[in-house]
Amino acid sequence: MATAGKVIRCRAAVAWAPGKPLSVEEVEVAPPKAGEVRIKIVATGICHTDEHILTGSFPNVEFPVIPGHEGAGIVESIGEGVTSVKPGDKVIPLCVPQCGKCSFCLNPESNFCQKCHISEPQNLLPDKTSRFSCKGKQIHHFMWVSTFAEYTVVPEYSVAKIDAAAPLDKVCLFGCGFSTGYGAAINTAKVKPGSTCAVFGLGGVGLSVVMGCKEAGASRIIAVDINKDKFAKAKELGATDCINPRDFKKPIQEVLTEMTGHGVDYSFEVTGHADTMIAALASCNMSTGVCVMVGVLNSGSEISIDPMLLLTGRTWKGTVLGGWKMRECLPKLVSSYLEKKFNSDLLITHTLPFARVNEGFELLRAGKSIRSVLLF
Ligand code: PAD
Ligand code: ZN
Ligand code: ZN
Repeated sequence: MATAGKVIRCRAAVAWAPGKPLSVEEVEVAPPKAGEVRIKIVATGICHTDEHILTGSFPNVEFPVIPGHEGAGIVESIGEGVTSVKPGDKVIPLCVPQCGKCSFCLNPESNFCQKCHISEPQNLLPDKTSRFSCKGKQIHHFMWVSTFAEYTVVPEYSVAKIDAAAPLDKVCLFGCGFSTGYGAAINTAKVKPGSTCAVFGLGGVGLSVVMGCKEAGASRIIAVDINKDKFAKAKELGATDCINPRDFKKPIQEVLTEMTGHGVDYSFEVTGHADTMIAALASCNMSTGVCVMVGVLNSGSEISIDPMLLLTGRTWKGTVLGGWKMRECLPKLVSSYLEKKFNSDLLITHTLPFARVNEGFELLRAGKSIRSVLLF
């Protein structure tokens, strides 16, 4: 490409300080160094985790920063030594890398690469420098992806090459929301056919959990949300019952236990609130129930539980990106999408030009969108 080796000036949404709206700016994006890939981002979704960044409640983030982690694009140029992708390839940048070398990458049961942001900050690229600047200031990367930029630079092991036929404005959701929810049911909980499930929170991630439970053959999927406007979509995607905790006087865990006899087989927390985390745990069967924590609690917050909840046999676990080893699994997930095994397009309620990024966040906060996709 004509731009290879040159600094590219393009648009990006910069979060200058916590609690401020994003500012669409012209930024400079330096060429990729050895082992890095520069990607032209075509589409990016807005995930609730980006909201945590804007409010400064996600661990290890440094400002100013270019957020965004649910994107898809085309390789513009590659640094020295890069072999797995070439200019023109369609790719999804990965907010959980797969370095292939650490003990978790080598363990078939883990997808939590030790180069993940939660163990090692990813505000700068691995050589501890940034490829972004704006108005003479260095801008930080976010989780090595920063998809709220028209061009971004990521390490080679944070990129998955996908089928050239994939529509980027749709499969961008695979960078986080869809893969997380769908995988939480299939990989993390390993939902069994004929089982009962409860999903707390019906945003883009929670509805993807509903899809995963359905795909796994669950016979009852109880969708729980305080916003009843989410129920129609939940039913369309496979929920058998929809309940609003605000419609009941008793705690929702008691309602779910009564509905199912002894509690559900699998419960999923996908709101990021302390009280629903405890409710989700208490909603699953006290002996064999599995509760999966997907939601991100504000950084620094804590919850306390009665250990009796676990003593009787419940399993309480978390998931990052739905347990997928992203570099090897994402291309297969995209192929399944192309084969119409599931329809993640139903999660996209709004498509907006990139300049309207703040409006996309307003829609999310107001509970009016599931996923807004921004197009460059
Ligand atoms: P979203 O804001 O689109 O959806 C959250 C939903 O929860 C909304 O429908 C709310 O109405 C609902 N809700 C809020 N409070 C309650 C309550 N008390 N009871 C029931 N429902 C409630 O968010 P999202 O789907 O983009 O993300 C959901 C969470 O998952 C969020 O915390 C995000 O940070 C986290 C996440 N985790 C991972 C991971 O890898 N673990 C990946 C992506 C997102
Ligand atoms: Zn996300
Ligand atoms: Zn690794």
